[in-house]
This record gives sequence, structure tokens and C-alpha cells, in this order.
Amino acid sequence: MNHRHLLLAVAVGAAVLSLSACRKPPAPEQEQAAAPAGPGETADQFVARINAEYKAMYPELTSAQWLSSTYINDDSSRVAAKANERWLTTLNGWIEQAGKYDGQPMSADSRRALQLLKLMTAMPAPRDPAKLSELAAIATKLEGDYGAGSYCVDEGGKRNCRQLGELEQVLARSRDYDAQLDAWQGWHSTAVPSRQRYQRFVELVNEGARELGYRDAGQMWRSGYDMPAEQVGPETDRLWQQVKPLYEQLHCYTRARLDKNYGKDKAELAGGLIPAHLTGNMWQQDWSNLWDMLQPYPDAGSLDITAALEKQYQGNLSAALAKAGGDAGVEARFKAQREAELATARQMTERAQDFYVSLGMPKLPESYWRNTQFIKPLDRNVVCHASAWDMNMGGDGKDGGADVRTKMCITPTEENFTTIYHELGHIYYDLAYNPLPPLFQGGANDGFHEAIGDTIVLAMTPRYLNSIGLVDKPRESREATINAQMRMALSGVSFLPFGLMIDRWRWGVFDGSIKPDQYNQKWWELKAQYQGVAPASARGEEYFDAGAKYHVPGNTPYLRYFLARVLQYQFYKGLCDASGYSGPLNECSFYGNKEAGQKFWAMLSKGASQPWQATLRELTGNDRLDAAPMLEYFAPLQDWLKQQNQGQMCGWEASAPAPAAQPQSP
Ligand code: X8Z
Ligand code: ZN
Repeated sequence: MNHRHLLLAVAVGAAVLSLSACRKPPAPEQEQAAAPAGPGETADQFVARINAEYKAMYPELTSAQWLSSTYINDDSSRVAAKANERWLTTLNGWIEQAGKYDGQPMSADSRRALQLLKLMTAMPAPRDPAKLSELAAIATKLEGDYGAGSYCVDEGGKRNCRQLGELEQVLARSRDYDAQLDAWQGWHSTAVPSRQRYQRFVELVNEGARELGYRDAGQMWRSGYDMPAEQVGPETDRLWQQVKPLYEQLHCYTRARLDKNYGKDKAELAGGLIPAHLTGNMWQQDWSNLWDMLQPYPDAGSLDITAALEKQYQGNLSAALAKAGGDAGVEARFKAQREAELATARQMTERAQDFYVSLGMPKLPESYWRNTQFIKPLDRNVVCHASAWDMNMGGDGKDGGADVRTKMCITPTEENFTTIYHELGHIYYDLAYNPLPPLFQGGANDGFHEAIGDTIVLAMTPRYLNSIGLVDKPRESREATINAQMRMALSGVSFLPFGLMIDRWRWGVFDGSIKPDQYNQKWWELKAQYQGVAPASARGEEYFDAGAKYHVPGNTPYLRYFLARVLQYQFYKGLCDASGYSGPLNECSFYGNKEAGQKFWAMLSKGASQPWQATLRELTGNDRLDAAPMLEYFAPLQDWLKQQNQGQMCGWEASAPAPAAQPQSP
């Protein structure tokens, strides 16, 4: 969540700090609304003023939001909701005033800034203050409840509760069909209480969107891409058609391996759909955790990064225990474990920083290391979902300096390791565009923001991983190449249809084509159609399965991640070219290459100041989204998968009848 995300996702505002810090009474409510345009203020002056006011109010907003995400309780929720309310009121005021300048002369920059202003939040709020307040409270509650979600069972009189992280671990590690099903169902049960609230949320943001002149909130979301909103659906369908054959091959191969492991009767549902709880991931969006089952050539050299990180943790633990002295008691042992967890998380982050620095980018400011949440605190609920924060737009070298942070609950796994690279991509984007006027401080589009760190992840080749001591010296063989490709495909290719279906669902919810009493049915229809997955037992409207994915209660648009999955290969190819590389695309790493670094930084520094098509052309020579570089990258794997799948009936039937409710055990 870079700062534009932050305002897009859950827009915030705050006044509480003034009370505790300097005992100033909060300003009266009417002063919170944007001051009316002064007499004779030109459009350019107006834009300059809101840029300044936005920057001035921003740190208070982000602090309230940070607190409510890292200390979930009634007080922090109240503060964040109130802050949110003030911010949305201010924004509505600005947008209303901006209308006065329609058709007036102004600089091209101001025109763009005013366009961006209208799209600054993904949560357009109704003008009616009571409804705006209700919306702000609902949004905070939805996200807080997701963060605090817990699945509890009574076990012989003892209550055993597990949160998302623990339940995800079951899917990642256990190969026990029933244990996985229980973890999957358990987590999904936590979303049920949010269903009504989400329905109301939809009504309120739609009202806000309509007041801004959009048909509904979904249309507003689609308006942020420097092209007509109605082209966004077809454009992303075009990309999906490009990559779908690759996904189908991966699906086919995966299903066959699952069949082998669990038996066809369990691993294949009607129509050839894969059971949702067997993909190693709560949302079937990333199949990396199935590596044990899907690894093409177990003897072609290990790529087990999780094992290497676990070893690093064990080393840190031994060091911490040694420090605690000979026979440490339970308490000292526990302390040593926490110390080792934190040390490992910091080391993983230093590793990620090192990649960016090798490209010529700056080191993260010292405050980053002080303010970041690296591991899950034990004494309170937090939103563990990873995010990146620009607290003050201070990376322009003026005033007090940058305050950028990430918030994660890091464990020593490959997935977390690459997520750190992803999050630092957001942070470096923030730092690069901090010198721009605040309204231009955002990604060229939101997909760009998500693609930065992921581009770096592609450059984490086996050779790079070996150079940082995480995997054995890579073998030069076809088998090793296929292994490396499979590793990337399990996170990158498996994700594609998920990246698309979430907002296909939300667009339908916002435009009314998906009615509140069809939320779950339509969710699973889209999952079947795009991903080829299905729940193992019927999921009727008593559930709210969409609500079990962070971005729905968190109201973060999701199309950005689909775009990023395509863009990252376009960026990667552009940077490989810039570095002078000329071998096969999948073997390129630009680690340490300053030319690539400069080209990347130049792109980041442009922020949202020009249409993304121009920014894309500067980096890649192409101004269209294009999955060709992704297909070029995966060409060896796609060939291999076709061979493996020979004789199989690939594909699936999405319209197969939903599974009947499971019979009650006697
Ligand atoms: O939400 C994220 C990031 C933060 S922007 C951790 N991602 C999506 C997800 O987890 O669903 C990254 C990949 C897709
Ligand atoms: Zn992200």
C-alpha cells in the first residue's frame, strides 16, 4: 500500500494526535472541509493550493491508518474512521471546487492533476455527512475484522483459535486432505459476519460514485487507466486470451499430480475442477507451496529457498540461545526465538534492499528500520497482509526526510522473501517520485506500482540466489531450466485468472448484475470459469467467501495485480535490454547493472505525471500492454508442459453442477 494506494484503498484523515501531543482542541468540523476557492484563484493556483494542503494533512492521515492497522482495537478504529471521514469530506470539497474550472484555461499538468484528483480514492463517499460517516466506520470495521479474524474450535473443553497465518501454514505444509479442508473452511467461516456490512458498503460507495458522475464504483475504478473506461474489460480479456493456453497447461499438469497424490476421486471435482483447498493457498492464487508435488526434476539441483531461510533462522536461534547462556529456561528460550525471528526478517529485508542498491538506488532511510513492522506482534491484533507505506511524502530531501515503512508478519519462507522484494518495489517507487507534486505521486497506473518489485523477483535467477547463498550452485541443464521455470510459473502463471476474476466479481456487484443474494454463487461461478477450481462442498449464500480475501473487505481494487503480472515481464525485458543482455530471456538477471538501474529509476521518477502509455514506451519501446514477453519467458516450460500433458484431457467444464452438500456423518 503505497501512499496513493493508501488513499485509494482506505482513505484516511486524523486529528487525534493534536490532542495527545500538544493539547490543542480539535478544529471545529467546518474547518475540516476544504476552504472555498479564493476570489480570482486560477486553475493553476487552485491545483498548487490543493497539492500543498494535501501534503500538509497527509502525515496525520497516514498515522491514524497505521495505528488502526498495527493496533486493532475500538479506539484505533474510531480514530481511523474519524480521520477517514475528515479526509473524504475534504476530498469531496476539492472535487466540487475543481468542477468550477471545467473548460477553463490551465496548464496541461493542472488538467492531469484535476483528472487524478477525481480518482484519488477507491472509496467514493456520499456527500451526505451521515452517510459519509457511516461509510468510513464500515470500511474501518471491515478491514479490522479481517485482520482480527480467528477460527476457533472447542477441543475437549479447551478453546483452540487460529488466525490466518496459522491456517495458511496448514495449506502450505500439510498434505492431509481433511486437515487442509478444515483450515480452508475455518478461515472462510470468519468472513460470514461481514456479509451484510459489505452489502451496505457497496450501496454507499455507489452513491458516492454516482454523485461524482460515474455509473457506479466499478466504472469509476475502470476510469483510472488513461483510456475509455469501457475498454478496460475488453483490453484485459485480450491479455487473458494471450496467456490462457499457458495457464491451462499448468492447470492440467497440476491436476494430474494432485490426482496421483490424493486419488482422482478426491483431487478432481465434477467437470475437472481442482478442489480449492488442495492448491497450497487459501485463494488458489499462488501454487508455489505445491513444489513438493510439482517439482519437475527433483535431482536437478535444489531450489528450496524456504529450507535455506529456515536454516538461517536456526542459525540465528542458536546464536540467541548461546547469548542467553547454557540451559535457558522456557521464558529465555521463547525470548531467543522471538529475537531470532526478528533477526531473520531483518536479514531477509536487507537482502532485498541490497538488490535495489546494486542497481544504484539509495539505501532505505534509517527510519525505515526503526518504524517497520517486521514480525507479528504477540500482544495485539494487526493486519498482517503485507503493505508498504509512505507516511509523509518526505523523500524529496526537504523538511524532516522520508518516513517510509513496510508492514508484514514475516516468516522465513520463499513466499515471504519474494513479498519483501515486492513491498520494497512500492517503497522505491514512492521515494523516486517524492519530488513531484503530491497529486502526481502515484504509479503511472496502479498496475505499475504492483509490478516494480515483481520485476526484480524475475531477476532472482538461480544464479543470483546462489550468489547470496540461498541455493546450490545451479546446474546448466534443461532439467534445471525447467525446474527454475516451474518455480516462477507456480507463483506467476497460477495467479493470472485469479487476478482477473476478483474484479470481474466486484464490477458485477457494483453495477448490480450480481445481486446481494447471489454473492457466493457468482463468486464460485467466476472461480470455476477463470481458475478451474471449486469448493469441495456446497458454498451457499450463508457464506461470504469473497470476504475471506483481504482486498474485498480492504476495498483494494485488484485488476492492478493482473496488469502487474503482464507488465512485470515487459519491464523485465526492457531492463534486460538496457543492461546489454542478449541470451534467453528467462536467464537474465540485471543484478548490479547500473544502466538497467538508471532506466528503472527514470521511469519511477515520472510517477503519475504523464499517461502510462508514454512511460511504458520510454522503458520498453511499446505503449501497449502485451503478454508476449511473458510467453517468450515461459516458452521452454510451455513446451515441456505440452509434452507432459500428452494424452490427458486438459481444460475443465465450468458449468458443472455445484457439489451437493456433504452428507452429515452418522
Ligand atoms: O496484496 C498483495 C501485496 C500487497 S500490495 C502483498 N499482493 C496480492 C495478494 O496478496 O493478493 C501481491 C500479489 C497479489
Ligand atoms: Zn503490492
